[in-house]
Amino acid sequence: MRRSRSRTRTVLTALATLAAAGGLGTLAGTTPAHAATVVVGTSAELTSAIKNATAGTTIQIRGGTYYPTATLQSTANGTSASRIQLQPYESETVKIDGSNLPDGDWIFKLTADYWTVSRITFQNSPDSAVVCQSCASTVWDNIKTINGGDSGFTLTGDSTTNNTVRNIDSYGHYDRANHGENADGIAIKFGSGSGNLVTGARLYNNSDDGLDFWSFSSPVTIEHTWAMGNGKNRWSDSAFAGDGNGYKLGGDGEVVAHVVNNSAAWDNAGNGFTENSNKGAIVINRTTAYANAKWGYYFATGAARLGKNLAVRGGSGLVNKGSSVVSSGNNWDSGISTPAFRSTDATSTYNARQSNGALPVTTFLTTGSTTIGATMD
Ligand SMILES: [Ca+2]
Ligand SMILES: [Ca+2]
Repeated sequence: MRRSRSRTRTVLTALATLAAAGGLGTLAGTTPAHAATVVVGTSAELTSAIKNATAGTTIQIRGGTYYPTATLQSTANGTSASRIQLQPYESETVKIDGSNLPDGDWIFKLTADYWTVSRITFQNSPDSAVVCQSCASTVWDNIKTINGGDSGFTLTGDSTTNNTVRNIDSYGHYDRANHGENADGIAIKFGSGSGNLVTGARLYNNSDDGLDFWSFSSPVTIEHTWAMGNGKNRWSDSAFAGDGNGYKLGGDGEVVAHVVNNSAAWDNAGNGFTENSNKGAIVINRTTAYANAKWGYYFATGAARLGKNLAVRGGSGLVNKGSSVVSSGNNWDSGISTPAFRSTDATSTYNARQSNGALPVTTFLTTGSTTIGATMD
């Protein structure tokens, strides 16, 4: 076990004030049975705290880099009133590094409901970094998944409902064994369940797609998200097989009306936005596709609703839309002009996030238009 912090801490357990608060205890059924805050400072303590968490547990991790030797995991549910929380101690910086995991292992796996995971970096996983299987009502707030051996963040399985992924950075993922065919920034694949939201994501430089909804049969909503630089062979792989779509919105025969609002895709090796054979009424509004190697928008076979989108410099073209697509107010529609970008220098899009976790301020691909394209915030 390696750690940047030298001192060892024992697990500190304290009953949360909520449990002791006068009055609450008199309300039958509302007192959390195990409300507690656990502060951890070693990988062993972290592993144990996650394994033993119950509704109402808050796990606070001291600053440093942790190298677990087995997947951190839990099947314990929180409740709406007593969530299970995993977060750094105060404002400290916490990285969980998969370098000491066996080949094929994930860093963190939940099969659980009502967890909130905040401000933690999951890096160098041998396989997927974070996987939430059949999770409900989880919140992922300002986490980072970086440089793993498969997709960075995954929601999968049936009964995947009402999960929120807010302000994630997911980049640098590459599945070497498959020559980059599978590693996406966010994968919401092989499952079902309503109410799932991705907002404020940056998904970039992954070997396969920025975001992939392969074989997920319920609508997912995406907003305020950027996908860029995916699908490029950054690993000198002579048999490289990454696809490089910014937003891959279907696959495997599912017909599902995903929703994408106010998001952007640029400099991807594939299409900016694609139905990927999903014939559902996918809704895409106020998005921008810029300088993707294939189509800005590829919706050749389905019934997408494309409104007020802005496409510039698609390698194959701006839009490929079939006869069932409803297209209105986009810059490829007749009578709609193409506003000028204030900037095409993407440097600032990689800056640190704002203090509230939002995407960095940029003029890149902004136009000032109130009627077309992403606002880039
Ligand atoms: Ca692929
Ligand atoms: Ca993919």
